Amino acid sequence: MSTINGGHYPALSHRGRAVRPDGYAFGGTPDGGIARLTLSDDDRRVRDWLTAQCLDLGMTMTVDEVGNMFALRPGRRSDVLPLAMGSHLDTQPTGGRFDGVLGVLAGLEVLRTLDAAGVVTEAPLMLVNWTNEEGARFAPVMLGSGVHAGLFSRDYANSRTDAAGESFGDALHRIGYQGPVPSGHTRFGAMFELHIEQGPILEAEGFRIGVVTGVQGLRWFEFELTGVAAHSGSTPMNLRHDALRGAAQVIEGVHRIACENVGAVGTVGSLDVRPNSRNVIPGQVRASIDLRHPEDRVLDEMEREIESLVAEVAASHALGHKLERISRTSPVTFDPGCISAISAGAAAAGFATRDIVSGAVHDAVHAAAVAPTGMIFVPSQGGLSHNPAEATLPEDCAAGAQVLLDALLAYDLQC
Ligand code: HGY
Ligand code: MN
Ligand code: MN
Repeated sequence: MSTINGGHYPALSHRGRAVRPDGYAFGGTPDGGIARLTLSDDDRRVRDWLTAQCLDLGMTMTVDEVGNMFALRPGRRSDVLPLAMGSHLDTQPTGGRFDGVLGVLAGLEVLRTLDAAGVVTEAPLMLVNWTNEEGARFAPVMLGSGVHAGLFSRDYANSRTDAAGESFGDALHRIGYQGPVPSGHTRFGAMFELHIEQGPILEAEGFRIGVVTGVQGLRWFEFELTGVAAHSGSTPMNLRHDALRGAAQVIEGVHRIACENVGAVGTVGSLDVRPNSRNVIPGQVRASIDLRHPEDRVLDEMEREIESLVAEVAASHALGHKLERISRTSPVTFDPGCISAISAGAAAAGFATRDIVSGAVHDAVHAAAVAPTGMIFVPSQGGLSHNPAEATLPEDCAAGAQVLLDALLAYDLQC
């Protein structure tokens, strides 16, 4: 059985120039994190780097119409669909060096290891980089894999705009990754995604490997409250229509609704105050709402409570209001065949495992709609993620890559 780089965390190199394993050269920040927003110049550079790595391995690279990248390694058989590994290379604006990156780089290390060992699998192998998993620059989250799975149209994706007003389509074209292949045309027979847990469970319980049985449901909303921008010094308190005061009550209400529904989480993560001037009463606020829970019926109930909350707050402050749901993914249960291949892979590599449901969403959610899919988790130190201090031990990264390799080989035997 091939081992990942002698069991040590793979120090990836590109034609002799060592590149830090996290692609740190592309958007690395002084605090040790990464700021590599989707479709930025740093995203283009890391995509170019990944393409060079894959071509160096004799693979072919296909890019689809929303920039999803699919590198292909031939297998003995050409009559079966490829077995895929993958994740995402875009990050949060103040992201960490492991979220998404680990899954792509570990896949690359698996391919290098097989290449070095001269192992040819029955099925072809595929390495995937999904566009805009984070949804940080262009909402919604998991946009590229969502187009691939038919959840969103290409035109919807291209129409999404960032805070500066640039469209997804223009940014994709500008970095040169608006590929010729229609989304969804590049198919795979199974997908395995290695990812950091982004939560505290594996570390707290002392497990190096998590077998992800599923992912909780997610709903994203945008709400807008419109009052009257007015002078902060000369407008009496009883004559104000302060949009930010209303938003403050919605923010507190989202927290309360999440706490009242056991197992739920709720967050207002972005807030746009206009005109955002010290001596003007805020006339308008736009903000996000992120709700998650393992059951759709609870999310339905929470969505009703959010609708009432926004309407009641607006009425009490005499504000205009809008509430729009911009994304909805139902809870997902992963494929039993992939789960057992991952468990077999972990056993082959000698790691105890713990079943776990993912709190974060992943491109595997959309991959699961089109092919048998499974995920492998490794611990996040302190359970921290979406933060420059995000960290996973090198030996845990190597363990995850080893299980990814062994799971793939176990699944390949079934071909
Ligand atoms: O939002 C999420 O769960 C993912 O990290 N983008
Ligand atoms: Mn991720
Ligand atoms: Mn993330």
